[in-house]
Amino acid sequence: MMSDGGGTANGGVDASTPQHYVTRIYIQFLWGDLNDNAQAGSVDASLLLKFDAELVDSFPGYPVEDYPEYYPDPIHPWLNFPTAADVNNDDIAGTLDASLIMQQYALLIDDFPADTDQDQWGPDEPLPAGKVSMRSVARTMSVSVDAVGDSYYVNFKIDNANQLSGLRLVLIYDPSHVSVDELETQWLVPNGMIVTNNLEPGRFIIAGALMSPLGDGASDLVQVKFNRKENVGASILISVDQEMTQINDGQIQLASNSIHVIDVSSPTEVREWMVH
Ligand SMILES: [Ca+2]
Ligand SMILES: [Ca+2]
Ligand SMILES: [Ca+2]
Repeated sequence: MMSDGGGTANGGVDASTPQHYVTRIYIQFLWGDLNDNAQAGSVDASLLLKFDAELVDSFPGYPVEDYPEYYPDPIHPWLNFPTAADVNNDDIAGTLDASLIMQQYALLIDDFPADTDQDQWGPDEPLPAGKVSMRSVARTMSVSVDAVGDSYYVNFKIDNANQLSGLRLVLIYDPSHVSVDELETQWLVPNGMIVTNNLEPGRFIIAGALMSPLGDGASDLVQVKFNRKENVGASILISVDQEMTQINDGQIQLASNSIHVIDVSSPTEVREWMVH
């Protein structure tokens, strides 16, 4: 097990010299193994999605008490993560990494992009220039809402799903107005995995990862059904948290970080954002 090497690496240093730093000797880690069971697999992919959906704030193989430097922000611990989680080396522990771990587990790929010497172990040298960043084509994601009786169907669509393999969608709603009923992801379930978080009243997080990326063409992404509560008037607000909502861990970005309000009094209205 990895250990703190503090003090053991100072051979040759005069013992009287003050040491104003804490050192940890980083031994090798297995890329993508977040529960410390010596393999990267579906449990690790599931942990990543739970981490991305803010259901867990650390990984069993890297507990906070042993690795405080990985989680320096207790308010937003999911902004930081052990290097082993970032198997595509884009500085995010997210849905793309979960997708890659599932792909390797299913023997669709041999190695992770971050594992540049292809020995399954890290740390590795940074990827050569030009290998990490692949610019996404311009495309548009839209969200619409349809009212049917006392139910509201919020639909996420994208006009070009090419290379889409991970997403996190975050909806904000007034829990005194509506409740989340069900989620439909016909394209996602057979080909990947999904984690939802409705623990905090008024916020619904969906994190999903695909085994293989989607192809060219328009695609429905997710439909969330809300039910209106009894004795609630017309002023019902459901909105998208654009700062938290990401496609491919932000490689396909929403244009701004403002929160768009879905006005259910005019259900035909469609909100569109340019993404790039
Ligand atoms: Ca594991
Ligand atoms: Ca990553
Ligand atoms: Ca390696």
